[in-house]
Amino acid sequence: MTIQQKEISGTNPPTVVLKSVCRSCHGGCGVLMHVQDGVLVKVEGDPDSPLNHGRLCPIGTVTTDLVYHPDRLKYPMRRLGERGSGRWQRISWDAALGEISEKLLAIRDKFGPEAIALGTGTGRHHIRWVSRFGNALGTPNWCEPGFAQCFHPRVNTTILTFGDLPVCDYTGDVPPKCILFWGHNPLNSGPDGETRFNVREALAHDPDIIVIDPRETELAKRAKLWLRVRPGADDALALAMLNVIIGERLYDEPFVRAWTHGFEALAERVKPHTPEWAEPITWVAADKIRNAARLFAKAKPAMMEWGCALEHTPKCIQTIRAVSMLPVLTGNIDVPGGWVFGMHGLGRFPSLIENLTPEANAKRLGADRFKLLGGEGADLPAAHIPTLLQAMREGKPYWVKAFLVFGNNTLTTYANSSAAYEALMKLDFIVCADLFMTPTAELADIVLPAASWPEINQLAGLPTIAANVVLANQKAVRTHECKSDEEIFVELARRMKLPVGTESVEDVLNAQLKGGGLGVSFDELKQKGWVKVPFRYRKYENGGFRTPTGKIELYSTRFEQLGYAPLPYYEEAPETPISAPGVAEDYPLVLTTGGRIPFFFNSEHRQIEKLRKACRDPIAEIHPETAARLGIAGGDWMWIETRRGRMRQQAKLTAGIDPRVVSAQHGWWFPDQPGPEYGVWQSNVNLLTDNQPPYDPAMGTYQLRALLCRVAPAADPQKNAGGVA
Ligand SMILES: Nc1nc2c(c(=O)[nH]1)N[C@H]1C(S)=C(S)[C@@H](COP(=O)(O)OP(=O)(O)OC[C@H]3O[C@@H](n4cnc5c(=O)[nH]c(N)nc54)[C@H](O)[C@@H]3O)O[C@H]1N2
Ligand SMILES: Nc1nc2c(c(=O)[nH]1)N[C@H]1C(S)=C(S)[C@@H](COP(=O)(O)OP(=O)(O)OC[C@H]3O[C@@H](n4cnc5c(=O)[nH]c(N)nc54)[C@H](O)[C@@H]3O)O[C@H]1N2
Ligand code: SF4
Ligand SMILES: [Mo]
Repeated sequence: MTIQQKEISGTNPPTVVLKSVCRSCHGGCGVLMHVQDGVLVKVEGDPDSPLNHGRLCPIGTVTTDLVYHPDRLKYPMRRLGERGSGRWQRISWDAALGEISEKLLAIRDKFGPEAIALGTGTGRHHIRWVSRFGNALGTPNWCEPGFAQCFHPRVNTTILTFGDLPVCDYTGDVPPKCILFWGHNPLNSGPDGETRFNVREALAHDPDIIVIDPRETELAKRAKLWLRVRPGADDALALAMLNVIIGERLYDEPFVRAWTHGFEALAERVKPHTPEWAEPITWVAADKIRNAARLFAKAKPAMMEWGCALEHTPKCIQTIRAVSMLPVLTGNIDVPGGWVFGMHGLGRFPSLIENLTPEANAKRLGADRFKLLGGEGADLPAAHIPTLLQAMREGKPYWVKAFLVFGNNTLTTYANSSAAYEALMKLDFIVCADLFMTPTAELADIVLPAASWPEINQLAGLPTIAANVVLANQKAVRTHECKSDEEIFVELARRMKLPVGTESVEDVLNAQLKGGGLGVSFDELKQKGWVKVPFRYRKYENGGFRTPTGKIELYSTRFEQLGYAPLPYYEEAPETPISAPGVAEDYPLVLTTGGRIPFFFNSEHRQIEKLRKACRDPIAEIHPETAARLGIAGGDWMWIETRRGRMRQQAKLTAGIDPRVVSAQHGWWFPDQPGPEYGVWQSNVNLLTDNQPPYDPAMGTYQLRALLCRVAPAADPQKNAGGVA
């Protein structure tokens, strides 16, 4: 039965149930929102949704706590006093928009539109609206900490070499016989738009599981093979697995012959990369590498779930290239239960990129060097964050004077938080739109109260990019004076009298739906909740792959043309025991960061007591032997220190991690501690990460994982705030 927008009779006041889609993570769980008298009283999973079949994760479950949290930003505010004074004055929307418009126009006149940068966060409902507003304003400088570091390296690489982004086939009729989880823990994180529930359903069919992860996750415990890789050594591991598949002729010969380009060159490239070669680099036994390659190659169909762990070192693109070839060589492309291309049910978003002149485009910071991030190799070109911070700090290659942050807590999620802070402090003008006051918003001149997902109208196409299911995110309620980010952009564009970007939000949504050819308007989609696009497999048989050779390019002609290596290769990350043995003498442990937990989304949700109950304090995993040697017991606070800085988290002892590795959580600040800092310098893992070169040559990726660190006992920060160990 489909519950549509309807009234439940007998409740007083009457309850209206609206279909929508949860947007608290990249996933798109279908939801039913119960509204009584203008109040969102309950949000439950939609039993009909193909993405979650009625279930919600811990974050989705507390949606009403989020919407009605007393700490929500309620109205626009102007800062009083110095940047970071922590003193704020309520102002009207009219005053806020007027002031922002005036300041931006003045900066644009004096320094050029490129002096205004825009920032946002990962995969939010309004992400494309941020670049759209930038394009309308004439600035190419918008950025997102996930662009060079997360998902888009996979998107841009596969678009160039496969013609499209492959995703796992969960909504078809054939379950996979094998799933390879590589640097990805989707039971906690939810893959990019396929939900964790789809993964669980596939696991219920008992496929062979291979996990490549430095930590013993729930999946690793269930796996037939768990390869406890050294953080950052994934490229060596992938090359060795390719060596086995090619050397033992385990590949799908007809598919490889008919549909790939450059097989001979790849075979030649991987020849020296035997499992024995890889063993000392990866810390995985040669036999285990061989067995993993054999298992993956022989099971049909097989799929690969890959994650951002592959994208958190400066050798990200070539690692992705190597890893992406496993499902190709084994013939698991666009087949039921394999790695499939999407139906793209959501039309092209009107990005207004045509409003940017070629000269303006050429000014995008970092685009000249990192063409897969900001230039012609990018699907959605974005600015390079370290280059942008340099422009804010030093005016090189030109000054960036204003930063409009729509949904990012810069001080917690950019690498090297101290460098990010220093750059923000140099700016003339900062605007921050967020759901809550954050340590970053405290640095703004004006803060704007953004509406949360149950308060907005928007479209979602899931999985992300593939858009096999198109869903309406519909507005159920509105709190205080909040506005959606989309509405703010439209109002600002009108206020600033920009030539484009002034249509209403609904007009844009309808135009996008029209482009997708589903034959529904936004109002109709709200009634239905979602539409599943009829699926076809082996789409390449009709016209080939959308690459220059019409084949999947193992040897990439596009990479070659752009000046990047056409074949994957091994390269050590800049700060590892192998590449920097001198540093390792002082910092002997390998640090990885950011492994997701189900209770928080990046730096969010620390205000929500039901979630904090499940994870009160920041936790870092360490091996019991290492901890004992350092005099650290389970639950103790410990300093974790790199060449950039130190911070403290609580020790969780686990034998499931290599004694040479430490894994720390990311995103920590403490809304319960006093502002304006809210403890952001206490347990913030990005005090340890690096935003300095080298960067990935094609994507500009910096270093969030596979760093060298040392660990020492620390005092409880609550008992000894700001003190030393
Ligand atoms: N609940 C929740 N969901 C989220 C998020 C969240 O914060 N909370 N964040 C969202 C975002 S922005 C993203 S990008 C995705 C990320 O989701 P995932 O891609 O699943 O990323 P992580 O959980 O950070 O890391 C995945 C696994 O990689 C392992 N790992 C660490 N270093 C390495 C390494 O060098 N090599 C290999 N092979 N493995 C390594 C970690 O131990 C971890 O188990 O999740 C999204 N969903
Ligand atoms: N060390 C380390 N650093 C990492 C990672 C890691 O694994 N390790 N992961 C990286 C990755 S993969 C990513 S994608 C980034 C994520 O970085 P971001 O996605 O930028 O995440 P946050 O910094 O948490 O910023 C999100 C902010 O948006 C606000 N917000 C939520 N919804 C809305 C909305 O609808 N409108 C507005 N205006 N605001 C909203 C939240 O309250 C929060 O303050 O972090 C990266 N940083
Ligand atoms: S998995 Fe994501 S979309 Fe689903 S309920 Fe949780 S936060 Fe919402
Ligand atoms: Mo991400």
